[in-house]
Amino acid sequence: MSAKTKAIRTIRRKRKSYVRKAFVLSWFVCASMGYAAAQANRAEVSEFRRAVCPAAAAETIRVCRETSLGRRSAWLKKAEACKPELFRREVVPVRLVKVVPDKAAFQGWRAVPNGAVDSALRRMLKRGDMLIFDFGEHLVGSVAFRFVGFDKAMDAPMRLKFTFAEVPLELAEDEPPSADWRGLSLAWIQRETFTFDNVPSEVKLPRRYAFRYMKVEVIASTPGGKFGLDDVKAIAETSANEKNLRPWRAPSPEEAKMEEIARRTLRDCMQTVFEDGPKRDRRLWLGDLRLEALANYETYRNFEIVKRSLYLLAGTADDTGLVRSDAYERPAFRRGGCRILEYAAFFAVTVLEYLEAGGDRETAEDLWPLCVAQLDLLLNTIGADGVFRPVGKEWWYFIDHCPGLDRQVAEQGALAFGFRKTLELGQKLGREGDVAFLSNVLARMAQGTSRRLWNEERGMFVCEKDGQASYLGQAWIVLGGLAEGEQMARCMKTVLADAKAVRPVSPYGHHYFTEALYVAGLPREASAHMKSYWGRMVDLGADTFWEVFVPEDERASPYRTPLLNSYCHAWSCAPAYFLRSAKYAH
Ligand code: RAM
Repeated sequence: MSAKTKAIRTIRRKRKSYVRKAFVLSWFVCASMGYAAAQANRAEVSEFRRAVCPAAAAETIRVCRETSLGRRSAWLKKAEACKPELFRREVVPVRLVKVVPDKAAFQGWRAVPNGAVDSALRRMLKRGDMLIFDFGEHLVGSVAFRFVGFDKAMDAPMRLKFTFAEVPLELAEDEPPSADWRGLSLAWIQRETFTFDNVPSEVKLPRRYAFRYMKVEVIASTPGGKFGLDDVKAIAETSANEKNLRPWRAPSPEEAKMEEIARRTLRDCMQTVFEDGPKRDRRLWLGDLRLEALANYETYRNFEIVKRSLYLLAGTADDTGLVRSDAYERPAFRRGGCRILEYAAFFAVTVLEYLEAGGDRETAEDLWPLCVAQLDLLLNTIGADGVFRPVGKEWWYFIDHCPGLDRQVAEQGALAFGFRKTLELGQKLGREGDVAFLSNVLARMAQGTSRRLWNEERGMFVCEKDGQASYLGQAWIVLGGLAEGEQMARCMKTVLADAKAVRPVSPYGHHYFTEALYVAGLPREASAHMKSYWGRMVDLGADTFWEVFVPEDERASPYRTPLLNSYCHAWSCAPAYFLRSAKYAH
């Protein structure tokens, strides 16, 4: 090695080491600044607590938490007792398809007809063969078929690969090399390889899938034998009972279509609890539950599933009394690991709406102490001036999957929304005395909002740190009742016209934006917004509404690959609610 090369290498090495040191140092500075800010916020919070939550109220909260902790196992028993029945039906594929690239199609892939199903059945299959069955609609359930033999018996097993797809992209693209998928397992991608020994035989695949398409590839077989497929069918399941579907007359074919897709989305997520997505995560999430329950009251009116979902969350509350954001049913009831701040605030909201929709006062009374217990934790994020500021890493401030969203304004509104509804629930149950102090909390929050977050010049509510304005910031302030009079319509209209404002990326976020437009007295804008957002998915051929949809970037994914997105996600069923509900006259 020449001296010159050596010198260059030493310089490079040194440079690398400086960069590394600078990185570590800046990380340390940022982390300590974040820590210091969180500590400062915590100190402010205690001041707020002292001011708004008198000793008697603090004692009520403590008693409610103790009561709740003691009721958890009884609540889980109640969850088990109201497990809804699943309705099953057989569905056969309607055609064979192939997937072709097409720039005009959703995510660049289109499924086009490729022959009649019959042409694939009772046909001899060999290594390398590939078939894609199209069941004509999105389904959740299992798959069964029969292996048939021919004149030459098999002398070896066959190995088949199955791919289940909600959208054509899942049939066309390979799995990404495993890396960091934000903690998500690539096993959510519905692909299986099975080895089969017997021909003829009846087969039922062991797992449940969410799909419209099923691809079958023959990976290995033998020239020393013949086999084929017959009687391919899906056994679809849901706890939505079509016989209970509320009649509804659509004002137009466009709305009829949108409502049908929304209702199918809901139907396929209605299992033994409300699942968020039957492909992924296949479990109960509190934020999703609220929106599913609202659409359910207008459609299938299955009250058992709401009750079970509420009791499952209640029974798996953690030892601090927090209702976790998610919960599992299988293999046994279990709490999930997520602590989304605003989801905890939505527990009381969901109980209130359940009471209003079905009149089950006994359940609402039973769960009331847990609604009160949430306040203890939620109030710990509000400063002395009545403004929410992040207090540390123990919470997940979600609001939506938007990258770059400063969540301050939206959290402020979402918390106020939860407090307001808790107060309302207390009034309905004759327990307003337990939470009377919330009026004071809300008054302070309204004052804090107008002093610290309202920007008169811009006509919007903006975050303190960076002046960021977002769709969901305005929406949540309106829904939380923190905007005064004309401010409501003004901020909503302004944000709609602001190209730089951060937009929601999921139908969940768009649901709340649409709702806020209605609340702000802008029904025409609300209806137009819903039609342009969900309508775009309809135009792109959605069978069910997707977990995430950014019209300008169809491959957008919070998980770094659209293969992990769920394409039947219950928090997207808004049109079934907005179009049918008497609250939103059309
Ligand atoms: C995702 C899922 C789920 C949602 C959470 C916050 O994992 O989409 O539906 O509630 O995020």
